[in-house]
Amino acid sequence: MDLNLRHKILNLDCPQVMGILNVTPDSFSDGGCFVTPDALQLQIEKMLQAGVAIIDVGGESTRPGAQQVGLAEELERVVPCIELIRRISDVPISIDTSKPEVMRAAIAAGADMINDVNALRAEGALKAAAELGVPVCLMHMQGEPKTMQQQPEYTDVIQQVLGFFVERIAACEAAGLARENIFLDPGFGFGKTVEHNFQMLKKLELFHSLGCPLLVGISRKSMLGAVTGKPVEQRLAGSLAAVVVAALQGAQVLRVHDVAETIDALRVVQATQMEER
Ligand code: 9MG
Repeated sequence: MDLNLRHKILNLDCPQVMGILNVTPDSFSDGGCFVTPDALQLQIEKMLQAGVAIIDVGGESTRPGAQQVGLAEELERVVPCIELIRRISDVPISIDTSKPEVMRAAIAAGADMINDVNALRAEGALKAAAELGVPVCLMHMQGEPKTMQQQPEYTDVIQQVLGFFVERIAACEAAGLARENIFLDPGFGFGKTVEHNFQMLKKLELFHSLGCPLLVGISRKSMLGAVTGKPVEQRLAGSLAAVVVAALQGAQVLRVHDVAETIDALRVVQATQMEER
């Protein structure tokens, strides 16, 4: 399966790594790390050297309790960053936003796809995505970032997330988005308890039933801290284990902070899956 991005074709038959680039002062794990131009460029070059397949640029933190960012500020954070990446590389860029104006400005600046934790539910977002004609990632979230971890409740988390995807895919198709341009993401940590998150990870392959590629963001998340007892800066081993569990169930794109280490882990997964072995 190939994904046609504006600057490259991505082969989804083997798992691909999406590197996280938060140009925010308050993201949960790397907030404030890449706000100076030098630090930003260094991080971009590090990801490129490691062989990142997509860089996901975000200007508004989505961690639980995060404050919302105004449109002007989000644009000021992400547009120069996308322009900087485009000056030095043709690597595919994804824009992590829920705002239609940011989607349009980011794609005009050189981004190739939209990653929306709100699954294009904001006013004007579906229309913008359809007009831009780029691939989109629809993520499931119960509630909103400010309050989503207060009391997440499901009778069956997998069936309810699947039901949400069915509704959002139908809305996308009705707005004119092509189904082959839709990624699904169950949204680890977005309005879910540790138990819900591990139920989804254990049965991740069920999310393939809708025929769309899966994007998984699990890197350094608190569900890993809950089982390892480690703080966010010591969750690399837990993150790699989780990525391997996801890749073994066919997840096509893994959204991570630690690009080089994740690529190594995925190479080991792929080597065990080669047909001649
Ligand atoms: C922006 N962002 C933060 N966590 C994420 C996740 O798990 N998936 C996606 N698609 N985006 C995320």
